Amino acid sequence: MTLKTLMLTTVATLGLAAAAQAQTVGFSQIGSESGWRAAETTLTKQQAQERGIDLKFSDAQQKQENQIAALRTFIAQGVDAILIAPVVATGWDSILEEAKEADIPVVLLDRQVDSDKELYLTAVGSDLVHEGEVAGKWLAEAVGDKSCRVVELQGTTGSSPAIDRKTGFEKGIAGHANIEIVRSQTADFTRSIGKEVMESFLQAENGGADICALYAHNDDMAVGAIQAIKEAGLKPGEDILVVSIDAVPDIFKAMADGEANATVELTPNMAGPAFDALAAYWKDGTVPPKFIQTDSALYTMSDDPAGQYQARKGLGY
Ligand code: GZL
Repeated sequence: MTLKTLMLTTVATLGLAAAAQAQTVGFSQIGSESGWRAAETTLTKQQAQERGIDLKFSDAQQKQENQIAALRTFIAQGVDAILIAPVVATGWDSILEEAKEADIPVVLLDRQVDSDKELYLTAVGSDLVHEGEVAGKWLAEAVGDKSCRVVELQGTTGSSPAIDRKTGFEKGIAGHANIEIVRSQTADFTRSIGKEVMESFLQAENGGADICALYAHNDDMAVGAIQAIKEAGLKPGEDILVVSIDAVPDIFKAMADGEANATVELTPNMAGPAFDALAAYWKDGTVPPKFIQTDSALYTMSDDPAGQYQARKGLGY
């Protein structure tokens, strides 16, 4: 065998070996209901590419049945792991048991499920109750002893963020009898429904004159509501305080314009810690903790919102 043939054979063998190492991961994403969700998708694809992971992406269009079907397909394809952002918290036991029987590790991203923790490898996400509590405590601080009637835009019904962020906010305002949630309704984490529901709140609350603050479970619903408040002739951020969660670029733009007051950050990079945990698990069976928690920092109008907007726009949102 000539040297050239030997070298070509070696390169080909190493190439095949490298390809054999490339892991295949199925990712069942909820959809694209918010700017934050779009960023999570972008960053997950980037992280997979950087790590040489073959990512099979499925957009469930907000439907649990589509996520379950996607997971069944991934299992049939024999992927090396599954990522899923579960649209709601219940109804996953059976499909997770199928993945476990196929010995395919499942990692939850950004939302939790009510299933037995032994049915998934780990969950990467924030402390959703804490996020709501941070928002509630900020409002309590902002209004002092002033009477404050609050309207609340909830996330997707039955999702862990909608359940836990409501619980957390109520913890945050507990002990402040001057603050009362007077209306609360889901707007499904979207801008358009956030605007619609806020319009109904304004109409029901004396044109908005009786509303002191809006608490939205995500920034996108807050941005939609801000539009409704302005169209009602009121000043968001002044006549009606606005506090929400995610820290997407557009909420900082609203803050810079004086139209929003506070947001609690949620990193869209859940895939980084997820792929790190999977790499260790694939390498030598290292079992990660059941919950890998991401941070929840509070940002207000005094935290250079214009600078935050510039720093974040284009990061996949
Ligand atoms: C929270 C995440 C939520 C975001 C929304 O962990 O699931 O879903 O806050 C997104 O923007 O729709």
